[in-house]
Amino acid sequence: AWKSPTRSRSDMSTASGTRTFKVSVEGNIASGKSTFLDYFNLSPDVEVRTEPVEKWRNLHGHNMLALLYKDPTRWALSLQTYVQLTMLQMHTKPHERPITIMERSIFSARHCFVENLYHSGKMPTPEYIVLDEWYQWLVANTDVHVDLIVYLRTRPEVCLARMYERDRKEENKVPLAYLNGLHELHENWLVRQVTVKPPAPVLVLDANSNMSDMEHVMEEYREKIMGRS
Ligand code: DCP
Repeated sequence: AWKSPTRSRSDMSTASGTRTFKVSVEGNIASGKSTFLDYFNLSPDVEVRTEPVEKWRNLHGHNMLALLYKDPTRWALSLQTYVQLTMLQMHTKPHERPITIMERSIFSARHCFVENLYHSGKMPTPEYIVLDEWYQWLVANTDVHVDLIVYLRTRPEVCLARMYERDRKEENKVPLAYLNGLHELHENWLVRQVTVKPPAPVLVLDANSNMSDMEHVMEEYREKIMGRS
């Protein structure tokens, strides 16, 4: 389903005068973003920018992601402040190829992850406001635009199974309730569109199937995702 276009193709010029098409791939934890990005990474026209999770796991020797899951109330603000910085860096890095596909965005960090931490009582209101003030300023004063959002829509139970299967040590105690909360926020934002308006048209893909089925889906939508149809 295509939703609410906000930006025309003619807006896509960059400082260097060339055009680029920027896509963000959104979805719950372990929804299959990496597989999706691996597929497009094979195309010579596409630059893939993966989520800077390795930076979050090693900030001058500190594992911020592990701290978040160990004691969210204490560390949510620190991690999400750093996530916001690394997302900003990912958005604003000069593009190298005509199409840039990014894993998540500054938008989902704010509207899904920060929102989830706040609404589940893990982030006090003053901290939430500080992050939001930063977010609002960055969106208004820097170029973080995207031209298309691809939403990998996955049932939280499927994500939970994939998360346990991949066995990332920081995530071994993440409960289904946390994934449910993130799922509802993605749905409200990208499908129901009842919270904030998405910053670009949204392509919703069913990502519950196994990887070979996903390959067919990606093949089918390939041209659309690369901004060519
Ligand atoms: N995370 C967070 N806050 C954000 C973004 C991410 O706390 N604003 C956390 C959630 C995960 C970890 O960072 O524990 C990495 O995110 P994903 O699991 O979504 O990234 P993957 O690369 O593992 O995704 P996928 O399995 O879809 O490929």
